[in-house]
Order: sequence, then structure tokens, then C-alpha cells
Amino acid sequence: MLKPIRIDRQDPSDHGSHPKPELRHSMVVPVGRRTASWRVPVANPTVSESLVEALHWLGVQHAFGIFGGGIAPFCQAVSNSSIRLIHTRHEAGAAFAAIESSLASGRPAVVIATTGPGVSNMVTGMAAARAEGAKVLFISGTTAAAQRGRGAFQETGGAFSSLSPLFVSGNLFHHASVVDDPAELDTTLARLASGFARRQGFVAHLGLPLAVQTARHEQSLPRVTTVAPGACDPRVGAECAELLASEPFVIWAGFGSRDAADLVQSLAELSGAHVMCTPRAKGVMPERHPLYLGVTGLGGHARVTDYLRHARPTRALVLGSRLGEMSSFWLPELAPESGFIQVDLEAEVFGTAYPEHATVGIQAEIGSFLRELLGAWPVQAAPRVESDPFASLERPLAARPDGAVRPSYLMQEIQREIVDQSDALVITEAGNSFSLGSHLLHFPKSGRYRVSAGFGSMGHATAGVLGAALATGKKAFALVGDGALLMLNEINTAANYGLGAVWIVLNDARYGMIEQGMRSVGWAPFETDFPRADFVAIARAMGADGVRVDREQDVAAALQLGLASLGPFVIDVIIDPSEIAPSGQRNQSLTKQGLSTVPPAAKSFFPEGDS
Ligand SMILES: Cc1ncc(C[n+]2csc(CCOP(=O)(O)OP(=O)(O)O)c2C)c(N)n1
Repeated sequence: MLKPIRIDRQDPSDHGSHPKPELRHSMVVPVGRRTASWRVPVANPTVSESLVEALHWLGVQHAFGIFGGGIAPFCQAVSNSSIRLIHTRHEAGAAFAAIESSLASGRPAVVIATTGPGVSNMVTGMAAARAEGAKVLFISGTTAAAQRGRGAFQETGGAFSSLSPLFVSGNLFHHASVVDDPAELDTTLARLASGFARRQGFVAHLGLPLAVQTARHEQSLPRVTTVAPGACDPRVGAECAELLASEPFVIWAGFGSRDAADLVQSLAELSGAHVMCTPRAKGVMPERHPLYLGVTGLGGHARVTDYLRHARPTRALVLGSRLGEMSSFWLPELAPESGFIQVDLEAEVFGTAYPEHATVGIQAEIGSFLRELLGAWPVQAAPRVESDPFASLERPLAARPDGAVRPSYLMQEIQREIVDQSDALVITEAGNSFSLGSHLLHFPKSGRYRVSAGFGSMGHATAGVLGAALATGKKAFALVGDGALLMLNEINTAANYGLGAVWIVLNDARYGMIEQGMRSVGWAPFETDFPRADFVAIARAMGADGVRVDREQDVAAALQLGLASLGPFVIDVIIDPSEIAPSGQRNQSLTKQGLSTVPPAAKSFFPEGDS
């Protein structure tokens, strides 16, 4: 029977009237929204149509993927809905775009693949989604029960398929299942509704056999409203305020604090504590603020460790970071004498990076914790604000007349033309662009910089930039290596949909990070270079446009072209490979893990030093 769909919840970003005012502060409502694109519900809907309607109601705006016979009915249902469907060139590209769309918007995104290789092509993206804390639902075709074990083409799901482990909840998925019967759909939707309400991300995988995709299923929407866990007990805030106000401490901001940037800054200014950020938290504290120290981990700043050595804060307040390798390299010098107060929604992260140091773990949402802490902060505690001791280290580089573009010069111009002149998002790729971006770009606010520090797959930024551009409706810039853009690019997809994605390619005709890494541990590089690619020709051949830059004088104009371009655009920058990227700590970390006993040979080019 056809039932009208009532959407009577509000987008949580709309702080107007709420249906249940008594729960206003703690309720995280799945991102259902009163939509302008109201559709007349389909009569006698299929499972695919019901699922799509529910996903739309849960806030999904974008689906990315590659079609195939095993998932065709679901693709058709998405295509007929108000969810925007982007048909990509690789399932991994679809996954990376979905991750970045989700992180840029806070909404769940969907990735679609057909049976067999469609599913296996998504695996890297699945792991990246989990590591990045995105909200992504992977939906794939599965083999019908009656055909399983009988040599079905691209057999997927069930007892006989090599891909069956991909339909089990665990370390990869918060929820995974094959929906073998339409009757399972409502329970599955309830699981998705509560999962998508999690602030720390949710990754799910559903397998849908064809017969289930086309079976009739009466439309129903999830009736779950989740009260978020992790609101901070005021007594905890008061105790922490008393402790921290009595001793010098440093704030170590992680990705989990990105939505509480104002509160982090308020705490720093009220207490006088300095702030250091993990790469993914760049901008949580304005990076030109006098109390900002710099980045820790890959591309980090030596001035952070210098400060800790000289100022000797007794404790670090860690906000929303597990302090993993790319955020800390587990450096002992980053651990203050009395250890850490670590605030996180995930209790499993407490004390794991520095097990030998004392850690007080507080399981709470960062914003709620900081509000309690600030509310209880003793008025008599005098702020210890100092001026920025490092400002004088910044020396603008002049364009040199000859030679390829120095990466440091390119970053300076990106700062001036893109970061300072626009509100575009910048995403850096696995490779030298990660450490260069983290080290040399300065962001005034949270949400402008992205890097996959958790899983770090090449191709994450080259394809993720599509999702960022789509979700923000603005230009998004991917700073990528030539190797990564050759590995995976969705330029043709971006051209197809006219997306505002811009790739700035560090074209050095080699896997630069690998080559520099080999040199830095004393190896003679082998097999790292490859023929130089012409990315402008590639861009044009794929329906986009671009410009090549091979001297520093032309960098600014090329970046302006990228900013002004109407569609996808590639800026192919011939860079000087002799300038060593600030990735020294990664190489030292690999050496400690057993890579080489040869003493490091290459030194970082960067005068500030990478920590
Ligand atoms: C899928 C994947 N394979 C391999 C790696 C290891 N890796 C990290 S950086 C890198 C080289 C990157 O070269 P390029 O994209 O040209 O960037 P560059 O460092 O030269 O700027 C490799 C192979 C990875 N991170 N991801």
C-alpha cells in the first residue's frame, strides 16, 4: 500500500525549533531534512526504491560508483531519486570521492559497485573510509542464494565466494551484511540511522542480490533518533579545569576537534596554553595565532619540539587524536613529564600511542568537554600569552629566473593565491605533497585542509577532490604527485559533471617521496623515475583543461587560472626534484622499524626544520 512519506525532522544544522526541546542539547538526529526537491513517493516501491528514499531521508546527497548487471536496479533507483549519482571511472575513485564528500559535508555518502571486481576494487576505499572517520555506505551486488557455489560469474557473498569476508562487521565495517530478504531492510535501516548519527564516522557495506533489489517492499523510514553518547559530565570538566589551571600545559589538537575550533582557541586564550596540531587538525587553531606552535607528525615543525624542550609543560591535553604514527611518530620528546589528558569519543584510543606515559582518558565529545572545562575555568588563572616567537622565521622567496619550480616556492604561491585569496579546500596526496602541505601551508580556520593521514593511499586526493568540490559547491584543489595522478584519476568524471576540481601536479617524473626516502636512509635510489607525463595533454584528452608551468614567474598566473576555471583544471608544475621535502621523521621512523642501519644521508631543505 502506498504511504505518503512524512519528513518532519530538521537538519541539525538548522538550530530553529526542534520537535523535542527537552533533548535539544544531546540529541543527534540523523540528517533527515525537509527537502526542496520533494518527490511523489513511488507506488508499490521496490527494495531499491525504498532504500534510496530512506538514504535520502538520512541525509545522503551524493552517490558515486560504477554500474554493472549485478547492481543495475539499485543504480536505476538512485538515478530516479534526488540523490546525485556520479558514475566514476574506478570504484576506488568513487570511494575516495565519497569519503571527502562526507567529511566536507558531515553527511553520509554512498558508493555503489557491482559484483566481483566491482566489490574488490572498493577495498582500499573501504579501509580509507574507516581510517578517516567518514560516513560511507558501500552498496554492492551479490549473488543470489540459489546460484551460490555453482560457478556463478563474479560470485559474491555466501559460503563459497572469496569476497565473503567483505560482508562481515568488524575492523573494516561497523556494519556489514548481505540483505537476503526484503524483511531485513527495516532492521538494517535502523542500524544505518544510528550509525550515521555517530560523530566519529560510520562505515557500512550492504550486499543486495538482484532479486532483493527488485522485490516489492512497502516504504518505511527509520524511526530511530539517537541520543549521542559522550556528553561530558560537568564534574569532569571542573576537575580538569582545576588540574590544568594549576600547571603549565600544552594543547594537542587532533582531527576529532575540528568542529570545536572556536572552543580550542578560547581555551588557549583563556589559559595561555600553546597549541600544536596533528596534520589533519591544521586550522583548528589559526596557524598565525601567537599561541600556535605548529604541526606534529609528518611535515611537522621543529619549533614544536623546541618549545616543549624549553617551556617544559607538564601535561598535554589531547583533543580528538589517537596520536598515531603520522601525527606523532611516537616521539618521546612530545610527551610531557606528567603525561596526557586525552579526550575522545573512542575509549579504545586512550594511552595506545604512549603506553609508557600516564594517560587520563575522558570519553566525551570534544565540544561538550571544552564547554564544561571553560565554564569551570578559575577566573584568577592569568593567561600566559606571548607573541609569536617564530614569525621572524618566515622569509618570502623571490621567483628565480631559471630552473624548474622549487616546491617551497610553489607552496608559497599556493598560500598567497589559493589559501589567502579564496575559501577553497586544499587536499594533499600521499607523497611529498602531504609533508609539503602540512609544513608550509597555513590555514586560518578548520575545514580548509584535508589529508589522509590514517591510511594514506595514493589516489585518495586525486579522486577525493571531486567529492570535496561537489559537497562544498566550491573549488577544491588537490596537490598531488605525478605518480598518484597516473595511478588513479577521475579527471574524465569531473569533466563529465563539470566539477570544480583543480589538480596541482608536482611533476618530477618520479616517485619523489620514495626516491628521497631511499637517499635519506643512505640507499642509492632504484627504479623510482619514469617518463615525464604531459598532464595538460592528458587533461585535454579527458575533456578538461590545463596549463603547464615550468618557471617560477608563471606559477601565480597559473594558480589564478585554476581558481577562475569554470570546470576541472590541471596545473602541471615541473618541479625541482633536488629540494628535499620535509618528510625526515617518516624516514627515521622507518629506520627505527627496521628499514636500514645505514645512517641517514639527506638533510631536509627546509630552514625551519621538520620535527
Ligand atoms: C596505493 C599506494 N601505493 C603505494 C604507496 C607508497 N607511496 C607513498 S608516496 C609514493 C610515491 C608518490 O610519488 P608521486 O605520486 O609521484 O608523488 P611525489 O612524492 O613524487 O610528490 C608511494 C609509492 C601508497 N601510499 N599508496
